[in-house]
Amino acid sequence: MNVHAHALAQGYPFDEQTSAFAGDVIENLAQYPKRLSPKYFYDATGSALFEQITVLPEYYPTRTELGILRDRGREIAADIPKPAALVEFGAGATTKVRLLLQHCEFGAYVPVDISGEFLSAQADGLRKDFPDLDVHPVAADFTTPFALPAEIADMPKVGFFPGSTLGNFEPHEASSFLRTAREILSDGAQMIIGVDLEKDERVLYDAYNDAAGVTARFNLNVLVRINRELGGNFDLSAFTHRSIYNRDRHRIEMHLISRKAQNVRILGNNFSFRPGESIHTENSYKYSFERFTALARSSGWSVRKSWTDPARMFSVHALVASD
Ligand code: AVI
Repeated sequence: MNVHAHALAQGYPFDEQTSAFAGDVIENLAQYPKRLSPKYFYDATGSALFEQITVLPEYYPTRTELGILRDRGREIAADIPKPAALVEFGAGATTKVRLLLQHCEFGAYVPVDISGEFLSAQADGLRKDFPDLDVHPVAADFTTPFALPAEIADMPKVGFFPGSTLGNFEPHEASSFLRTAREILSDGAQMIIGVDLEKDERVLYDAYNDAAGVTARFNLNVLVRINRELGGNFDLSAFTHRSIYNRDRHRIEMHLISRKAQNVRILGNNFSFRPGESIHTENSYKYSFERFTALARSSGWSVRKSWTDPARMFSVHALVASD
């Protein structure tokens, strides 16, 4: 029986998104090593926990990137043609985009996100504070090609991808995202992108193993979500959060470790765990300037200028589409 039929038989009538979630979970937990995609962290609870992570003392990326945008915003804006259309890939809190909008006169702002509801709330807030700005939200998966609104057809385009979300993509996915963005934004485009940098391993370790345990709750929440949305029976107390830095692959890895031998049932499927066995839930790649420049270059962009904070923790780059 497929997952959808099984869900119906158990009284879980799935919509399209939940069916896709179920299919991914069942396929990925059947593999060895077991894994889950980080895109499933972000239900309402996961998104709220992520907002809490961004203000933790150990989690430096958000405040460091905000500092760069605040301190260097004028310089970042200087080489942007006016009026351009600013296209944000993935729409989170508006704090970062507001810093760009304050420093640079954009003709239009196009936030792109899969969640249409979230987008319209965000758009309303910005329209109020920037009454001269045309806001055209697009509800789409920004990792695959989508059409830009006709209203910005004649304006130069500037992409915006802050937060080092690029780091959560595998290197081949990061390259394909940059290529897709280049195609969508078209010739002559620019892109402002935030990228987390390689650094002291202790700093990285602490950022993903915070003392207050918020990252642990964020990681474990994906199991809560499977229990709630797919009728799984994960015992949360039988899994431990662990983040490690994989030096060879330049990435933080997040895992959920089984504390004992156990079986978990999800939609009629049985998954057995050995003591100490991991579910690999996220990678967060850290780049050097050289490796990021090479990635951009091989993906249709060249780095025009880069900015960093005094401690060289985080970087913001202005890319231009190469011919
Ligand atoms: C969203 N992303 C850039 C975060 C990161 O740092 O990789 C997600 C995160 N995972 C644990 N803490 C934060």
